[in-house]
Formats: sequence, structure tokens, C-alpha cells
Amino acid sequence: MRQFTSVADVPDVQAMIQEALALKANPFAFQHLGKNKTLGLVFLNPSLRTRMSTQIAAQHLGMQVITLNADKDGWALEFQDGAVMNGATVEHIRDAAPVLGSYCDVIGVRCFPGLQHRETDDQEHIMRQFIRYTGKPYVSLESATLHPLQSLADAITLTENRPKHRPRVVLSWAPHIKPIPHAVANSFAEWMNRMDVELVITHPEGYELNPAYSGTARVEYNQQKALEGADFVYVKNWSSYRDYGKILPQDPSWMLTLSHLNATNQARVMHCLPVRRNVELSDEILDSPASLVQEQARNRVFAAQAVLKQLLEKN
Ligand code: SN0
Repeated sequence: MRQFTSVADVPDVQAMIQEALALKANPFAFQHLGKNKTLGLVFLNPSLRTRMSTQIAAQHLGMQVITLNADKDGWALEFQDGAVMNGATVEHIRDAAPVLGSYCDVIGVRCFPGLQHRETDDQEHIMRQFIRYTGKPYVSLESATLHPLQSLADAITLTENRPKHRPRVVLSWAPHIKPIPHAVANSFAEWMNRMDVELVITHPEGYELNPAYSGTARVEYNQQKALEGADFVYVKNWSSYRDYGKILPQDPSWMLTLSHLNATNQARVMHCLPVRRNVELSDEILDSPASLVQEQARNRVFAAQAVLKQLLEKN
């Protein structure tokens, strides 16, 4: 594995989950692997879990870590080829990325979508240039369309809490106050489509995800119907993909509360965090034993560690 940008980069999903669980049981077993290696983490957007869990994962493997908050501390980057740079941007990615590549052995970048131009976001214009011009093994810290470190942590959490039968997993859209990327939802869907689960996606009409990621998952517009028999409910907001980046008129009753869980199979509730309490999910769920959100966050460390381990071993 040279890069980790999508489930498609992973040679064996089950093996990676098992590797993460083994690292969770024995986090310091591969301290030698990252000796004299540097991980460069570049953030063009805010982060709490990704930043800290990836750094801790790298430390477990004996790596050094440098973080650049490129949105605040770096020069404003230009990504357009042929740009006449007489405006706000100071440094072109063609110049900045090779420098990062010469300093670091592995590069991770967080680059959210602009949510203005669908094609630009779908083409992962920013991530592709980082990969190309750094020339180093690459781990996505959430790109315009996907968040694979989150999805791997979700897959680990599902595996640890899996019932004996093939679980029914429901991805349930939630209300929000601002336009939110599709990355977490897209990525969760594409990972679940690679696991032995039944995936149902529920959202109001107009919030259909890009079928390139949702695949053949059943879409059910009636949330209560979708929740029937659910073993896991993954709550997440995303903006419209069809009416790109827009918030459509929304019904606050899509917020998941304890009463929504009545028809489920005593479902466990998941969310990637940060969560807007009492908008996406009620306090009573987040503070109840049904919630898996802290387990998901903890598993971010071992997801990142399994990925970094493979990048170090194979490059
Ligand atoms: C990001 C997202 O892609 O959904 C990061 C999740 C890991 N979340 C947000 O942008 C939430 C922002 C907010 O104001 O609630």
C-alpha cells in the first residue's frame, strides 16, 4: 500500500481490521518500525481527533511527527495550474509540496471540499496535487469526498460490538445548521459495502449520496421504517449532493432521540464527532450506554496505527 485515500487502496479490509485490533492489544510492539522516520501532517481545515490520534499512532510506532496548520500558519497555497499569482495566494503547491516531500517520509493532508463546484471536489484536485508533488507515501486525513481513517475506526468498532447474526447497519441523515461535506457518509458507505453487513441509508429526498460510494445499499426515505431491526445506527449530516452543497428545507424530527430507537434491535448509536448536541443527536442518547462515539474516537488511534504500519512496511 503506497497511499491510503479510500477503501480501494486497502488490499485486505478484514486483515487491516485484525491488524488494528492486534495493535490495540499491544500498541508498542513495533516501536522500531518508525525509528528515524518523520510524519508530516498538513491541515487545511480544523481537527481534534484526526490530529491527535494520528500523532499518537505515529508515536506508538516510534516516528517523529511535525504538524503544519496550513490554513493558519502556512503561506496561502495556490492550486491552479498556470495561475498568475498577483492576488491572495503566496506559494504554489508545485513548489511547496516537493519541500514537504524532502523533509518527511510519510505525508498526511486534510483538505475539505469547497462545496461550491461538484466536479472540482469529486476530482480531488487538492489531494491529487499533494500526492503527485510530494512523491511520498500518503495518508488522507479527510479529503473532499472521503474520510477513510474514520471509516476504518468505524469498521473496527462495529467488529468489536458485532452481534452473532449479520448486522443491519443504518446510516441515518441528521439535521444541521450549515452545509457539511459528504466525506464521512460516502466513506462509511463504501467501507460497509465491503463488510459482511446489511447497509440501509435513510435521508429525506434530495440528499442522495454519490452512487459511486453508496453503491447498491438500499435507500429508504422513511426513517422509522429504515430503523426497524437496526443493530447499529450511524448518525451523520451531509449537504445535498444533487443540489450541490446546499441545505434543503429540513425537518428537525430527523434528529435521533431515544424514542427513535424503539423499533430497533437495541441498536448501538455511532457518530464520528464533532456532534451538534440536540440538533443531530439528543443528549439522552449521547450520554446513554447505547452510544459508541467514545469507542469510535478511541479506535481512531489504532486505525491510524494500522495504516502507518503498512505504509512504513511496504515503502
Ligand atoms: C466535518 C465533516 O466532514 O463532517 C469533520 C468530521 C470529522 N465536520 C464538520 O465540518 C462539522 C462542523 C460543524 O460546524 O459542526
